[in-house]
Amino acid sequence: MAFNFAKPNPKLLGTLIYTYTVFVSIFSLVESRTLRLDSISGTKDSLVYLWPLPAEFTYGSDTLAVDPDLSLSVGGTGGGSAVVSAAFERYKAIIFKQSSWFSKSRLRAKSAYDISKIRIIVHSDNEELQLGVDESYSLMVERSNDRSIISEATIEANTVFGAVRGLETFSQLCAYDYVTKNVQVYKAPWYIRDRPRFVYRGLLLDTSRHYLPIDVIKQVIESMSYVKLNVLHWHIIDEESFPLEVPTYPNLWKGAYTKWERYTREDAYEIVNFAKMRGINVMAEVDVPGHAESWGAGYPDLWPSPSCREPLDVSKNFTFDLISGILTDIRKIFPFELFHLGGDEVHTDCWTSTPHVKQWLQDHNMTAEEAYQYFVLRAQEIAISKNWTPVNWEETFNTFPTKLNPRTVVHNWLGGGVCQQAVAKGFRCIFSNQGFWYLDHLDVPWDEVYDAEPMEGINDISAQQLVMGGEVCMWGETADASNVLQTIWPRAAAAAERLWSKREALSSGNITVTVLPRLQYFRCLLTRRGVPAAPVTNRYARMAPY
Ligand code: CP6
Repeated sequence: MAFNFAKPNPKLLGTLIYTYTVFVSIFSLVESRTLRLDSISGTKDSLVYLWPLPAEFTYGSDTLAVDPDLSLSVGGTGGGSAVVSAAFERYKAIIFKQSSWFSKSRLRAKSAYDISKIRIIVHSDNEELQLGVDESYSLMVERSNDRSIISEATIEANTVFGAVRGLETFSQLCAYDYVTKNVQVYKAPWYIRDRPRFVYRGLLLDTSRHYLPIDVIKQVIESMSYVKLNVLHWHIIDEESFPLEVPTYPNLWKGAYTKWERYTREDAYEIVNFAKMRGINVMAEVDVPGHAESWGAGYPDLWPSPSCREPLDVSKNFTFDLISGILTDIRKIFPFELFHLGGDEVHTDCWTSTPHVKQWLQDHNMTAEEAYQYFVLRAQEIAISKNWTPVNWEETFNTFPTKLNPRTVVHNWLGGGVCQQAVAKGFRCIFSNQGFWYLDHLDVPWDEVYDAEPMEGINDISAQQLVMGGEVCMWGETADASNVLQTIWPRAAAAAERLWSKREALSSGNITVTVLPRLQYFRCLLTRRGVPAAPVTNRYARMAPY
C-alpha cells in the first residue's frame, strides 16, 4: 500500500511536531549562550559604531529587523554591474554570518520585516578603477510609513565602487541580535552621505621577506575593504627573494625561496581582479637599485661583483634592459596608473669599490651620488614610457629634488616631514611616516597611529591638494602567514579612519571616550568576520582603569 497524502497520520504528525519543538529548544539554548557583545553595543550609548566614520550622517532611535532573504534591486546605468551584485552577495553573507540556518528558517515563518530589499542606484556603467575614482555614496535606512510596502534600504552612488563602499557601511549598521536571533539595524532611520577625505588610502604588503600565499593576500584585501582602504601597495620583490614570474627573463624566478613560493602571472592577475571587485587598486613595486640583490640569483651580471651585490650594476645597459623587460611583462597585469620604483636606501659602496663600475663612473665623470640619480631617472623614464606615473621613496627627492620628473609621487617614510617640502615644490606626496605607520613597529600604540596626520604643517589649500593620502606599511621581515593579519589589525584601521573621515571628526573630544570604544567594537567586528585582529590596547599603561 502507498501513503495516503490526503489523510495524514495524526500520530506521526505529533511525533514530528514534538521532535521539532525539542530541536528548537536545544538550538535556542545553544544560541543564547553565545557572547552577546554586539547586540548590546548597538543600543547602550550615544556612540555611532561605524568605522571609519562617514562624512555626514543623522540617525534616530528606531530598531528595524532585516529579512534573512534580503534581496537586491538595482537601478541606474551601472546597477547591473557584476561588481555590485558580487558585493551584495558578499555582504549578505557577512550580515547573516551569525544566523544559523535553523534560526533563519524559523524567522522566515514570521515574515514581518522592516527591510527586505536593498535598492542600489548607480549613475555610471564605467567600471574603470583609477586614482580619484568617485567613491561617494548616500545610504538611507528607514521604515516605510506605508506598511503595505516592503521597506528598502537605498544606496545611491556615482560609480559601482561608491556602491561597494555604501554596502560596507550598511553591513556595519546591521547587528545580530542574540535575543531575537535576528539581524537588526539600531538607531534608524539613518541618512548618510559619505565620501573619502583622501584619494590614496594604502597598505603595503611585502612578499619578498616572507612569501605570502594567495589566500592570505586575498584575506588582507578583503579586510582592507572593511575600512575602505583603496590601494594595495604590493612590494612583491626585494633583495631577499624574487617570487614573481617574468616570462621575458625566466631566470628571475630562481630568486624565489622555493618553487612553491612563487606567483605566476595568473596568480598576480587573480589578486588584481580580486582587489578590483572590492574597489582596491594594486600598485606594484620594483624597488631599484638598492633592494634588488635577489635578481642576481638568475642573472649574476646584475651584481657589480659576486662578492658585492647591491645596488644593481649601474654601468651595464643589461640592467636597464632587464628593468624594461620586467615592466613590459607586468604592465598588462597592473592597470593602475601609479607604479612604485623604490629608490630607497641606496648605499653606493659597491659602485665605488668594484673596479669596472668605478672605471665607468670615471669615464662618465660621475660621483656615486650622481650615478644614483642617473639610475633613478633612467628607471623613471622606463616606467613613464609604459604609461605609468612613477612613485619613489623619499630619498630620491631628498637627494636630487630639482631633477626628479615633476610627475613623480614622493613617498614619505623617514621621520622628517618630507611631504611638507615635496608639496611646496609641486610634487604629490604619500604619507607613511615610519614612527607611526610602520606596522612592524609593534611598540606604536593605536592612538599614535590614529593621531598621525598627513597634512601636518601644510596649510596652503593648493599645497594640501597635492597630499594624495597615506599608507600603512606591513614590512615582511617579521611577518608571514602566521601573524600578518594580527599585525595589520586593528592598527591599520586607525590609519584608515584618518584617511577616510573628516579631520574635524577625528580630533573632537577625548579619543579614549569617542574613538577607543568604537575601535574596540570594530575590532570585534573583524574577529566576527573571521579576521584575526589583535587586541586594541596592547600596553598595560594604556588600558582603562578599573
Ligand atoms: N625594505 C625596503 C624595508 C624598508 C624600506 N625599504 C624599511 C626600512 C626601515 C624600516 C622598515 C622597513 N624593509 N625595500 C624603507 C622604505 Cl624601520
